[in-house]
Amino acid sequence: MNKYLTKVLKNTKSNNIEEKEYLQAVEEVLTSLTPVIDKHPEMEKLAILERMVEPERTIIFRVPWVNDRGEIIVNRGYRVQFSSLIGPYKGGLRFAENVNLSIMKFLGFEQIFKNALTGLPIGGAKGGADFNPKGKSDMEIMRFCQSFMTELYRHIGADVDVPAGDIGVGAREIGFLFGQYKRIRNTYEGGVLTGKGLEYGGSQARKEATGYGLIYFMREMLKENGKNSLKNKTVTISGSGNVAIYAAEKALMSGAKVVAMSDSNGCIYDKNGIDLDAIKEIKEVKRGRIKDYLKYHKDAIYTEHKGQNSPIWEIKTDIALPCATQNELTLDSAKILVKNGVLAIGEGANMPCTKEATEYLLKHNVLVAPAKAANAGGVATSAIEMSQNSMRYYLTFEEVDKKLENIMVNIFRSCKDAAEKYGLDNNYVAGANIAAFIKLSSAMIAQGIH
Ligand code: NDP
Ligand code: 2IT
Repeated sequence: MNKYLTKVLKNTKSNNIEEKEYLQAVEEVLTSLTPVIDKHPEMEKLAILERMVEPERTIIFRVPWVNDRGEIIVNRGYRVQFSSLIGPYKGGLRFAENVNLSIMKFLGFEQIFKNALTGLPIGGAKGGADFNPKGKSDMEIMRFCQSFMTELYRHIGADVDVPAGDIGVGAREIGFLFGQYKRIRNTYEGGVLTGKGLEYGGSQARKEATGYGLIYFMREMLKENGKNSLKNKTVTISGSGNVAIYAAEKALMSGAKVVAMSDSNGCIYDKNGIDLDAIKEIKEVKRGRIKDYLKYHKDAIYTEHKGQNSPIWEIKTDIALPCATQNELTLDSAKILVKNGVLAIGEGANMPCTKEATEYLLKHNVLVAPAKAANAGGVATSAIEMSQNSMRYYLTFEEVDKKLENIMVNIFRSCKDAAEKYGLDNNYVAGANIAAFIKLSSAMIAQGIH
């Protein structure tokens, strides 16, 4: 790595000692920028990297709420407004027990690059709370969301910062958040949140967008590398939430056979192919556990998670799509996947492969579709939702889906062109980082020191 990059990485490490996920995300990006910085030594004088790794603003706040037993619970809320270089801050909200500042910052940092790749005018942010929605009643979720928004509202706005969903935040939560924002502001500002219900300003195909977009990207990547399409390929998908379900749906529509899915407790393997209607009923309607799949298909196999390595990656597959959470695919799992002849990995989740796993996969000629590029379809469609709200107009499902597909093809082209330009062959991980960085650094230079 060149001297400037080494210096910035060292300082970022010493300034953020405890933030291991954040440092992992920064290290991955900086490591891949060597050929760009070598070519542009003027970036050091302009402190481009120092400015890029420091969030513009970090907000941390108290979220008190009352549970169904009348007890007062206090959670911690976050919004990291990382970069407004190319548009209003934009990124999801995550409600999960393990949320902390490091996870918020890693997600916010990734979001800047991802949003730049979409080609749309959106900056980067992330937020959320260490609130575990599992087992909570609808009324508890509503009271939590109302309390969360009672602080967040003063920091957001359709031209300021536009949150959306992420883990633990779906249409139900966005509805409660939007209702509270509207009451406080006394204004119908549709574009302040995305992922809204279709009845009140949401976009067609936003629910499907991240998963569908991932598959559009995979199809393009496979085609480019002479691996044909997804037709007749075996696919395993971790998670069974928003991203996983719609990745599975589009994979099936593309002629693939999805044989395994999971949740945080375990994974199911169905050699006949996963019954996606059953998964949707269990997860979207009943908010149940993936183990319940056995009630629908007795001959499926359920394996509990034990330790760090998910059993889902031990299943022989052509394509593996980690769509659950960060660092869910370890070096040990990567070794098993390679041994079993995996062709390609598509990161539906944010940073699902550990650094060692990614390096191992690339070294063994496995195609890797990096999260920043491959899961950008969700936020891209959020930007399409924002523009519909501004126009006070709705596009049809087919119109949005077509735009999404074009965006994903263009993102793939950007990653490919950047990788090739810098002599990195089909390393799309580096290609994504470089393509986004070039756009962001140009915007930074154009806007002066700030
Ligand atoms: P959901 O809450 O809808 O689903 C999350 C899924 O992942 C669930 O099946 C959940 O299982 C599983 N999961 C969560 N945490 C863990 C864990 N620690 N270990 C194992 N499994 C886990 O979230 P999304 O589908 O929206 O998000 C999934 C990933 O995709 C995240 O990384 C998110 O940042 C990323 N992403 C989401 C986008 C979106 O538009 N929603 C856009 C781009 C990326 P369980 O129910 O048991 O917790
Ligand atoms: O990680 C992500 O890109 C998201 N959770 C979606 C963000 C958005 O604003 O739609």
